Amino acid sequence: MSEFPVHPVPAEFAANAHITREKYDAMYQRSISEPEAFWAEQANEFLDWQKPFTQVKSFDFHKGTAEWFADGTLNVSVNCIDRHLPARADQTAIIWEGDDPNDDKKITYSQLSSEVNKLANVLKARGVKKGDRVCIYMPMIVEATYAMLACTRIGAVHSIVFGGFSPEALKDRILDSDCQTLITADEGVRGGKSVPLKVNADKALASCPNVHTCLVVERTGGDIAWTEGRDVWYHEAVADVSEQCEPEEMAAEDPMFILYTSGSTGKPKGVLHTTAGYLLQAAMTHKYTFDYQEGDVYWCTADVGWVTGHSYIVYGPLANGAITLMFEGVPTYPTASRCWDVVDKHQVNTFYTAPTAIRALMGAGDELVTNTSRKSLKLLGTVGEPINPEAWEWYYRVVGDSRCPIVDTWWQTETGAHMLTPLPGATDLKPGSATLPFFGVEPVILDAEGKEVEGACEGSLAIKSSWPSQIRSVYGDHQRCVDTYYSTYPGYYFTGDGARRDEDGYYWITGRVDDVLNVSGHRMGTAEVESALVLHADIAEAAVVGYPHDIKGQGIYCYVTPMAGVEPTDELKKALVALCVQEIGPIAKPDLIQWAPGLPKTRSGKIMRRILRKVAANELENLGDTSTLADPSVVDQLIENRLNR
Ligand code: 6R9
Repeated sequence: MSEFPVHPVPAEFAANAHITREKYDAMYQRSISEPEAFWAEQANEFLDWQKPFTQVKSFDFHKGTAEWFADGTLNVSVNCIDRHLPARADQTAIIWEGDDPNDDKKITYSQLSSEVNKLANVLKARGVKKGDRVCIYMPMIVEATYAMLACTRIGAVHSIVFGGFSPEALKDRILDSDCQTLITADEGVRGGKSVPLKVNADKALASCPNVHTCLVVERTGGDIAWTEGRDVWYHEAVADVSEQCEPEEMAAEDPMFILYTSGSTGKPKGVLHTTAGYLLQAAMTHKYTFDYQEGDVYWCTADVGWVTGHSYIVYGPLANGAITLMFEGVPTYPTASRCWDVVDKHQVNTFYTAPTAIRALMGAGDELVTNTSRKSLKLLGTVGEPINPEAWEWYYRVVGDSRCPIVDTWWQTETGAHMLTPLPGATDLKPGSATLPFFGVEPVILDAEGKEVEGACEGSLAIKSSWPSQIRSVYGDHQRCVDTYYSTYPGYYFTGDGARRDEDGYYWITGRVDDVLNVSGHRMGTAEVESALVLHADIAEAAVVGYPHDIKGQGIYCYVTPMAGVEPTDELKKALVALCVQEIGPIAKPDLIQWAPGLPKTRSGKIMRRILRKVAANELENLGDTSTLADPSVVDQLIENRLNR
């Protein structure tokens, strides 16, 4: 670490920051020693309640249950819109930047209010009630935000499916949570190309008989098919409905949204979040992690299809009455200076993105950055995967002109909001470290026996007690929630990540310790890719591992065993790639496929992925113990085939 020095908090930053070092220490201390009082204060400061709560928290990590502010009531859309109207009706809520650099618009809080209320009325008129699930499959357009907030207004539970997912993946998610309404667009636009959302939706809906309504936003005017009765144009539906819709009074623990995410086994799980705790921690972290100040223009480049888009494009910023920038396009279109052009155009103060984007832009050369001003920037952030210190230093020096602190935020779909993160006015930065816990978060490092280790150490990262925005369940399968998160280390929430803690108490995430890949910051279960590969009639077996990839962080490496007598050809490889894209989506495209006449298995038939990972990473000297393999000669064959792949 010595080659990457510590970056102390800039004095000018600390002078105006919400949270200084002293304040962090005192508040963190109190959040742990008097959690009830601490969280009660925060919940009253950050949220407007319809009926105040008297209970703060209760949880049982053996049963995987948690409740926060359980007897209070509130409405998310009121907190994100209505309460801001007296002071901010004409203030911009959303700056939308289109894929085309000439395309942008600003939506004020008052416009947001009328659009959300109208859509809420449309949903109601189509029979959507409190507790019903609504699937959102949208490009990055403002209507996606309206759709989310309209659901919260009437108490419907949204389930957003990333627009890059395939019809097959969309269908699985719609069916799993029995969504009966879908909101989509005719087409999306990304990097100058159109994305056939309605075509995909039609394919998915062919197997979803319960979907009675498909609301379609006209984004491009492209040619699409139409199912009378089910399909409804968004612009026609909202044309003559009231701009007022009474908000549904929600209990703090009423479900708010479901978001599917990959685990080490089986199909993706529907992570369930509830109302008050989620909104509180999203708002609080947005304010403190990004040191959000009145009037700041804040830009998170995520897609609303991921949790980062939920918490840090929509709910956190809007709960705080902030100005949030929503970007339809990609960082490299029309050129790799797009992000910095947008920063200058909209005078962005905070820029929050993924390490994979930083590495890709770093590869495009410094000039594309240094040709732009970026004077408006005050703070930079990263999320989604570990950032290598080299990329961190480049981001700091070239993008931030060595002026802007970088917040490396560690969290998960399941945690709902930041868990380990610097607070820029309080925390000295170490490149590559997510630094210290947020208020109320109690991380621990466990050894192989599940015992807490003190001081500087490395092991599995777990969380010792409940936090407000934590996962409440896996939709429709609470046992799966318990099995996945609470059974590995009884009494703890297990993150699936490994971490190191240094002598200053700083955390360094070392990556997943389970069979989950992180490809360009997107989570994917190796099992999902394997299931797609073996759907091919010529394939007997497949094993998928991650391997180090310069830009994506991890690439997808597939070992595939063809059926006896099948010729392993390049055509077959192409068909397998296409199959993964079809079943999951372009993000699941294999980077490398290697033919494997046999896979390394233990005598009980378990694939030894450790060996497959080493071969993929070309760490051949150190394969570890292979004596428990049923047939150790398989390994030599794998190494030989690696050279010919
Ligand atoms: C927010 C989000 C969660 C997994 C997580 C970890 C990795 C996220 C990170 C990070 C190192 C960071 N991860 N942030 N690793 N440093 N700052 O990404 O949610 O899609 O559920 O992924 O991503 O492995 O367990 P999600």
